[in-house]
Amino acid sequence: MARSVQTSSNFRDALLRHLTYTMGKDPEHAQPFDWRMALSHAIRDRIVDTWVASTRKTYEQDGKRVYYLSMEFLIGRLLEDGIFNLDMVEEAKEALESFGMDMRTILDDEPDAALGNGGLGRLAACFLDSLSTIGCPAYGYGIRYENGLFKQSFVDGCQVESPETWLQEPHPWEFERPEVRINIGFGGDVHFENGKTVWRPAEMIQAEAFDTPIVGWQGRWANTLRLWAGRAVDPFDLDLFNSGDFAAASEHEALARTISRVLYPEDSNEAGKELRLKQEYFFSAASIRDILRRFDSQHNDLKLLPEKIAIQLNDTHPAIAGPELLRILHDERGLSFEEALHITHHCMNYTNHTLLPEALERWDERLFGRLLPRHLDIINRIDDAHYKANPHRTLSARSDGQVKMGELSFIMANRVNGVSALHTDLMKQTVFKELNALHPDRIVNETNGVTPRRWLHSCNPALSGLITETIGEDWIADLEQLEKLEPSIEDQGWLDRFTDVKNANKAALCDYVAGVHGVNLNPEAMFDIQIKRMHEYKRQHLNILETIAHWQEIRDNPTADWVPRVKIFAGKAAQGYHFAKDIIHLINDVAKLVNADAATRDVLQVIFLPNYNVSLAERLVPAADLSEQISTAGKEASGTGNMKFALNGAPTIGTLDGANVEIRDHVGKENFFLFGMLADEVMQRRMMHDHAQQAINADPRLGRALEALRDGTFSPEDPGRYTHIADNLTWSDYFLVCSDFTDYWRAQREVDKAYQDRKAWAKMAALNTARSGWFSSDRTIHGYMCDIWGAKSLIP
Ligand code: NBX
Ligand code: IMP
Repeated sequence: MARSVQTSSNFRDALLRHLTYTMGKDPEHAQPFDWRMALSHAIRDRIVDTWVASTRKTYEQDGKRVYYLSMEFLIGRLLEDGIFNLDMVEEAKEALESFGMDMRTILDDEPDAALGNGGLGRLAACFLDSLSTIGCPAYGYGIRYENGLFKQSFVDGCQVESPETWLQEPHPWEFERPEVRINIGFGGDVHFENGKTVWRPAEMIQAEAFDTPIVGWQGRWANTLRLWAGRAVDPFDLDLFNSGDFAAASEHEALARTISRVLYPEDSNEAGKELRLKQEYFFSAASIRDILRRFDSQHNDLKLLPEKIAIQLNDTHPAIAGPELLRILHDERGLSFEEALHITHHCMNYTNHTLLPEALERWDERLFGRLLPRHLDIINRIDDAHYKANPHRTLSARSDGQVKMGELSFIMANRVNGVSALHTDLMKQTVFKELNALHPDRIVNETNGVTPRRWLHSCNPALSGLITETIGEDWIADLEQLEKLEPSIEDQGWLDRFTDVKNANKAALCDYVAGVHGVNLNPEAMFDIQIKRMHEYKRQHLNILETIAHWQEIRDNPTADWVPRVKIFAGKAAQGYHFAKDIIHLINDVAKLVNADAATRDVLQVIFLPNYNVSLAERLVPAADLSEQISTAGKEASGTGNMKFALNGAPTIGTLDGANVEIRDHVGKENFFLFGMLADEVMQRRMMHDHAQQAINADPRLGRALEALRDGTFSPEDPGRYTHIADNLTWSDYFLVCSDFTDYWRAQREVDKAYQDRKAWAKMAALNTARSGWFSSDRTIHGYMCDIWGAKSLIP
């Protein structure tokens, strides 16, 4: 007790000190922003102590370092994360309260760092957390986007985008490193001089490092996230300035800064744009230089490289790091091409996150050659070497005038991995079929996971508290201990407390939605939630069609014993993805009509919450009763939202896709609402030319719901608004919404039935929590360390 009072008063002093000397404010006049900055600095000080100690230890031990190269890190907020990881919740709260400040208000003042689109970027953030918790010496490398993923709002139900501006106020978590500036070249030509190949770029942009410490659980270790920002090598043209052309004088600076200005908002479609390729090379090349510089500071034999570093390519976006490392080893450091290739190969690994053909990166070789002429030569030589070693096939990273980044990554990499068991199998059978036959040991599976610190302990403190009270707190860093909850689930008293927690979380969400959006949700209803990027393969339109059919059925028979539901959606659509945006519009239009319908509104509400991001997910996940994971089988590589919901006690209604398969195996098939075709049935069904019409003819409910789209029920002011959606589903329906509709309807009615027995439902929900321990990203990272990197923890 005495110790805690002591530290707590120390922390209060630290807070006041930062408010005074960092922010220059008097407590009486400080704004929430000032308190947030003061608190962030006070917490950051503690993190820095760990960070410095971890860096020292990394140098001393000189073990293998892991480098995670990713175009995206979808981190969200850092203050709450830091407070929880340092186990300082009570101290921070008390210190703030002693000044009359409410901690929640302060935490909610922080903008999200939205430097990612969705699953791929959030996975990278969970991995950083796990790497630090485990104590694996690791660095995240990415881009410091000035504008993260756009903000979404609705005007008359339509998505409107506006720029995200997280860096417009001071960001307390980063350290600028002006001493780490690296010039990155583009364009120009390649010469052969004195027996050496020399690339003379035509343009140079400088990469400047910004470091963010990433602290693990209980502050035992902290790694570095290093993000690169673009600057002009020569920011100011003095001649132009002196001649009076002030705008032109600073043009360099503006051009260089565009490289890290904005995150491309496409999460499943390749932009194919020159600026995108420049971004990829910019951060990959800067990272490779930095990695080699660090290696050189401790070693002088490049042959040791594979023993000392492991590079993970998060999808193909950083794939150019391979040819870049090879180029430096060969052109600049004088190794033979074969030796350089051998070393590069043993350092590089590649994670694939999607099989969707439109998401696979391919570059026009003229564009590629214009920007990176030497790399194009090197890719040709990599291809030749691969062909020489495997003469029976013609598998190439270059064909049809394109550079194919998937094939290039596969050929370069020592290990290639998929992100769920099903996805890894499908990789072997489809996109990498021939390459897998040549290199049967190269592909491995590492099923995704999520960090239990953010996705249970901090976002759901009430459930975390109940769990800790029941089984102790070791589960936070060893999530499979959740299975120790199972005996308690047999105890009705415990189960009631579990249900109380869920109800309190739902009530808190209701307060938030009422306060921010002015909509009153029924807290007694089942909260049925689908939150993720908008995409046809994720089938938000299957969900809303079933909702429409359900609404029609309730209207037919309003006095029946309906199970009340609130249907909650959230997710952004890429700006240019018109069909996805129309689905958002449709859901908003359905919500408008249904929520106003006196005959149904007590048992059915629909809401689309704007601007889905990590913080909103942290509010929604703990309040969910039902998790919608309804992608067309074979299309969702893994999913990680599915894991967050299961962990927080929301059973899934879902297809056998991605990690749903493994979730169902773990939680038990009786605790998972399965529906829909399997991946191979999907492929078969698609061969039938009239699959959609057959499904529509066989199910009058589906026909009637589609009719409501056609007759303007939801858009009387513009009756033709949704005809094209109905037409698409009737005549093409690539994602098989119609073919899966009837079985989805059946599964939803099973859900209704199950939810009516609240005791049985609570048990099912609690079993989802108790059996989801395997889906910790700690387990995933242990898998990478052991199967791919050969890296070790430095925490004793
Ligand atoms: O990666 C996602 C998959 O769709 C999920 O199933 C999976 O759980 C997650 C993590 O493995 N893929 C994804 O998010 N892709 C992208 O974000 C992406 C971003 C830019 C781009 C292509 C894909 N050009
Ligand atoms: P980097 O690894 O060179 O990027 O440096 C990261 C941090 O580690 C910087 O603060 C360096 O000053 C520090 N650092 C560099 N070399 C050593 C070392 O040999 N032991 C401990 N820290 C080091």
